[in-house]
Amino acid sequence: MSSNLRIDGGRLVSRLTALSVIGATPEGGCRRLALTDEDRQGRDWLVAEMKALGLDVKIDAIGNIVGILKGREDGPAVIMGSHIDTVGTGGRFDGALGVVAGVEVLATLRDAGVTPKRDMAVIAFTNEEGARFHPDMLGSYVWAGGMSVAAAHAELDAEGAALGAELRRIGYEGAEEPGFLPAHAYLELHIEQGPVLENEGGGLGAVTGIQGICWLELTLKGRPSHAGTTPMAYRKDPGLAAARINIFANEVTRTIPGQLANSGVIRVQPANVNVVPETVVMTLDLRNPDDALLAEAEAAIRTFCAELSARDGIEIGFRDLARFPATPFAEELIATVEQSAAELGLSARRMISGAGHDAQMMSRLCPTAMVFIPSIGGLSHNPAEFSTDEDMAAGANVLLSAAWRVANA
Ligand code: HGY
Ligand code: MN
Ligand code: MN
Repeated sequence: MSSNLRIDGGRLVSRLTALSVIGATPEGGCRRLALTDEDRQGRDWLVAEMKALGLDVKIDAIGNIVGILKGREDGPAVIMGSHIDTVGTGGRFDGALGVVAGVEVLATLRDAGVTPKRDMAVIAFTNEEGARFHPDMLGSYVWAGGMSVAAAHAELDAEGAALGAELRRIGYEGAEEPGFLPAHAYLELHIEQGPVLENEGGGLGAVTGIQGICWLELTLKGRPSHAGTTPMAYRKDPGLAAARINIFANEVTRTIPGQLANSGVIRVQPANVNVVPETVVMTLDLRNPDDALLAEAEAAIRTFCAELSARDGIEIGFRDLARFPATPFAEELIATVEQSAAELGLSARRMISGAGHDAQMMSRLCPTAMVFIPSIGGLSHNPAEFSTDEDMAAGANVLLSAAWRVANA
């Protein structure tokens, strides 16, 4: 490719803006939980954009949306991608940027009338966030062969709705087999979602890998009783137990290097002001760049729970919601990202990703790397999530340059 090809920054921003209108929240963010009507609207919009570009659009059995630009030669494709589903308090950029930037890259090549040697594609993966169905990165996990379509379709959301039924309800249970498009390489542009780049004077991130993730669901069973007549020593209070577990998990982050812990869901039943709870369902999101330390943290929490259960008479059950090891990216592709940034006069520093991404799954199939742009205020999973038009265009140009280079190597 003549190295002076650049994406159309205005078109990139207008597509991101058009997508962010779908599921827009009053706070200025987006709420497109996987397989909801808002997600369907976003999917319909994306399919229309891809078709208008003349891409070959295919949907697979888990709802992944694939737009393909045919190359001169048959064979594995260079794939770009991310997701358009969001968390409940989502912003406009998380996931959406990587998908619209992939579309923009292919639009730029089409406008320039250039055809890559290899097929190039952009994929919007289903349920990357894991906010409604578990695990997260589910669409790319199935694509990479980590989970069967049947098992994924059987996943239930908190209201008991099955993923497969929801996929059919919104009309996105496609005919293609997940993973039908062999991958030569995978590149993902994403917002950093943390404060590192911004605090280091901006610039881009050449992502070296993703930390390990362990999501647990704990079900604590006590004994419902009257909050006014039951002496404290007679109570079997799962609400108190859940609080203690949350505090212990936080203490573990102070003793184990790099350890993170979050309890994002705490559902109390019967949730009456004057009833000592019967049941509490809580989640723990545990992460660490080092798998051995992550396992140590999880073991410490499980031991704490066993001791608490025996002492206080609270039954505690565990269920895995997600468990993915720390994932290093391909050195040669990281170097390609750095080379592309340098040729564009952009700085790119190496860094690990704190967030999970579809790239964590695609790295099981092919050489994989990511490009980060700064998140203003380090905020994400928050309506105030923000990145500048300039950084978005810079990131998309690095994506264009790196993807084109790999597609023609
Ligand atoms: O949870 C994550 O790291 C990602 O946002 N799914
Ligand atoms: Mn994301
Ligand atoms: Mn996210």
